[in-house]
Amino acid sequence: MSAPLILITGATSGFGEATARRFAAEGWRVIITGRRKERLDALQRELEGLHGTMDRHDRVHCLHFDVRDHDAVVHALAALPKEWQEIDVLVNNAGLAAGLDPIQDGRLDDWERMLDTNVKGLLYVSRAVIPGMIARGRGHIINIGSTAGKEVYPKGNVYCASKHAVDALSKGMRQDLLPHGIKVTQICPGLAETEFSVVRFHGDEQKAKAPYQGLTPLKGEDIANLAWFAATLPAHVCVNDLVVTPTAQASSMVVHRQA
Ligand code: NDP
Ligand code: 8X3
Repeated sequence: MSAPLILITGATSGFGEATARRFAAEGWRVIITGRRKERLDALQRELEGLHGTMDRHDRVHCLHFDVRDHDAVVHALAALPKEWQEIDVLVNNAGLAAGLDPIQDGRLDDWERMLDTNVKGLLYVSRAVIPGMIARGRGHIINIGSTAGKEVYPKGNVYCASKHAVDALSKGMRQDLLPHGIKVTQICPGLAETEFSVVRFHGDEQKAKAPYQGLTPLKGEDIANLAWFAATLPAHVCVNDLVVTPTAQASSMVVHRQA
């Protein structure tokens, strides 16, 4: 029997990259996806090296697409070689925040990027993967939500709306996929230092540092550990929802910072 197979969207950075490393280190086969092909190629080389030379080319598969492009998503998944089609775990992780502005100043392009990626992209990938899981009568979908999907904070407006949608979709998926033996888990992180903040502030490194000042934020490995925990529980156990923050954070607005 071959090793279990996980597909992770947004594996070129942050949570997705750490999750790929974690599962590959545990002997799983991983499909890594994202837009930055050179990063996917480098990660593939690194992960293939983990287990020596035996079967190294059967360990990691790269799919290079933008989750907002429905045709690209459908084509990439339909074109998977047969041995890469039976996906056991799908991690819907690709996503972003763009901007932190009051609603009246929001940029249309930021809103569209967030809604198209965080909501529609998650739906496109899920819609392409779920039929195979149903046919096999098993599978696990892990959606990366956010504390921003549990509460709304000032200027978070559209990002929070997109993550509230992920919260609703996680519940809806769990209900609809229940008869098919498919687990659905949502992981909702708080402040985590990845490339997230640099993307949110359109590349402004100084502004991007501010949310993490005076506290120890979560890091990619913390979320990878939770995904590993959720994915390796017995068949009859499904973690529905994991909300996880740095110890110094009680909610989006209640954060204890050292001077
Ligand atoms: P990063 O910016 O480090 O990683 C984001 C990943 O998403 C990258 O691999 C990026 O790949 C991918 N991605 C973004 N847009 C697209 C797209 N259109 N098509 C395909 N892939 C895309 O951020 P994080 O690791 O922090 O974020 C991962 C998820 O976690 C997101 O959904 C985010 O909202 C969520 N989150 C983050 C928190 C944080 O504080 N960091 C807290 C709570 C949730 P590429 O650019 O190569 O396409
Ligand atoms: C990311 C966490 O607080 O920046 O989802 O919205 S926050």
